[in-house]
Amino acid sequence: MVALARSPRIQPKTDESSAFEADVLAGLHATPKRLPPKYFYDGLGSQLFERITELPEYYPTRCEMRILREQGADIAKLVPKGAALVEFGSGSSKKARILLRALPPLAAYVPVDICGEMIEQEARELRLDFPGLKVLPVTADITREFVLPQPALTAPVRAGFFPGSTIGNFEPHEAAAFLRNAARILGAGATLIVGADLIKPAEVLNAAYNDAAGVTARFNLNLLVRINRELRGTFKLDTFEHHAFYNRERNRVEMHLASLKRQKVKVAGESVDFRAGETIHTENSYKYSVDSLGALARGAGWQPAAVWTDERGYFSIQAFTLAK
Ligand code: AVJ
Repeated sequence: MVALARSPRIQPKTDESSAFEADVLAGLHATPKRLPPKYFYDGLGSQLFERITELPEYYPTRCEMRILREQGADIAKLVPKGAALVEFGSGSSKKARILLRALPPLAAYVPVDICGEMIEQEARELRLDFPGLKVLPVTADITREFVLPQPALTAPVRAGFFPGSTIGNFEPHEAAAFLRNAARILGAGATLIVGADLIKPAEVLNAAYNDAAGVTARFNLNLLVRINRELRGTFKLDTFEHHAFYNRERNRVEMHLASLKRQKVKVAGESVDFRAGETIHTENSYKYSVDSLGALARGAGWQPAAVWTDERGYFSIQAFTLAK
């Protein structure tokens, strides 16, 4: 063990890196091939995503920020004074900042994210900008169970915040499981505020995921860069192409990486064959109607309480409550 750990070629595996390896190998050996979208967000991937949110074609972030700014006071009415606010997949907490400005004094703000470094850094900045607010970051995978810090547990009530349409990256059954898990974590009397992208004309959706500047293509291909770096992958980037399209039957935008030729690629010592044109399905971004998300939430124990949308009806912020 000691000799192995000291060998420069053999990296000791953390839980996180071995989960990445296991998920990537399982996905590349599956038919059709797929990779979980949560692995887009390494350092460069997170930066590329930030750039996506500023693209002219990518409307969701601007729409959601605008709804938060314009309706923040109204949304805040659903969160009582002394509540703890738990954000699922908080990233840069940019949207929480808008909400926090509208909210009454809270017991704590608990940003939960898989990227520990990012939320610890953001927590330090938030403490400077919101003196008096207890910022208690939790590093966790929001699809798994996690424990809230004590001040959030002892607060009289908890509110969840899940912006960014991240719920759209789950399969509908996973979204339902997430909503049930959130209900369990937040408990009786809780409120959940969810940002969800709405069903809209295919042209608008296709443009949003095929930007002219090619940033979304780089974001998608970065997954292969990450596999090459972290799992000794041999993907040649110029032999794969970004594909994104709206699948009307299933109300989702699909992203794929298509192999331009027949080829063999190695990952973590294992060999993976590609046919010419074969794709790796890297993301689904489900689009909901107010009613379809409402039905999903009801099935998970939540009561629809309020909805806010932009004037074009592109994006929604939906609030749900749990009985006391
Ligand atoms: C992380 C859900 C906001 O599905 O729109 C952006 C990620 N993928 N462009 C989405 C993404 C391609 C995104 N969300």
